[in-house]
Amino acid sequence: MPDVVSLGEIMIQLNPLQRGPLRFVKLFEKYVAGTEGNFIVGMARLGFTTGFITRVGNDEFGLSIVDTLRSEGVDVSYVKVDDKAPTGVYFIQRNYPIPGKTAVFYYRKGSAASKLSREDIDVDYIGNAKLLHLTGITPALSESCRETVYYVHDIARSRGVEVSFDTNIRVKLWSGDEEIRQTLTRLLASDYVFTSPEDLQVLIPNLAPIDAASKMVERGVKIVVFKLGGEGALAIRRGGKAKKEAFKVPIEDELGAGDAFDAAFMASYLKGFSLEECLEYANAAGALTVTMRGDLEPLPRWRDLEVFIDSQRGKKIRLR
Ligand code: KDG
Repeated sequence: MPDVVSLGEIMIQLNPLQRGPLRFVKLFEKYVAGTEGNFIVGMARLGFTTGFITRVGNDEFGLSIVDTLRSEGVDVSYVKVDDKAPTGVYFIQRNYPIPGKTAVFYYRKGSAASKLSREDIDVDYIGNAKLLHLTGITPALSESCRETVYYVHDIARSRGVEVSFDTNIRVKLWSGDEEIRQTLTRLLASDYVFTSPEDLQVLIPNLAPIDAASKMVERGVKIVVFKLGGEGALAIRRGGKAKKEAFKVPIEDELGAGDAFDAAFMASYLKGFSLEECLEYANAAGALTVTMRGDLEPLPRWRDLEVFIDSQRGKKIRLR
């Protein structure tokens, strides 16, 4: 059984070759992507045994998702192929109307993954893992997805499986802040929480994000990690914190960077690295991801992370 397990929706991403408004775009590249799937492939590339739980449509896109996971060595025993619902799709728009930022347009309502339910869960598959990774995206997809996320969270907590949770608020998936708070607050009771000051402000509006994080740590969260985009990242745990500056790289497509960050952080942490080292590797993985289109393709192996960090520190590296 895999050590690291996650659950959620993996979609087909249509990523334009041009920057700017989609109405003028002629050519798109096709990628496989989705937040929890990005994380799990990130962990697989960093040497962990991984498994993913989802549903895909019985269509060409669904096949492409299963093939991709399999080719990365992710266990797909719990990926179900659904004859009645299609694989979800989303389009991205790069660099417009905010330069350097990526906008998303979803076509995922009623998708196969949105039909995920408790019946798709094998209690022992979760219970025998070392880490379960969840995000705030899947609970937004449908009532049954929400229940399923709560269910696996409860299984992990009761079986002593550590849980990492990324708040990952995508406002397009919610009706408003109240719904986000009502749904996601209970998932903050996890071992590792990845978030941003903006997300935490939505979830805990009566406290400054840094105070909210300290409270979470007092209440049992082992580490709260703030992802600060171009400013790097800050990790807070009982009795200490660490901050690391971001690496400066040219931005092609920022999507997927947060998931690459989470995977490199957790992989480093599970390998016993210091908080500073975890942040350094995580920042490096995030930076590498924004330099390319596609969410999975840029996910690094350890060697890539080492070379990237060395080069950023000014070390001369011969690539040929
Ligand atoms: O983190 C990147 C994801 O947001 C992107 O791949 C799409 O999973 C996605 C989503 O639901 O927005």
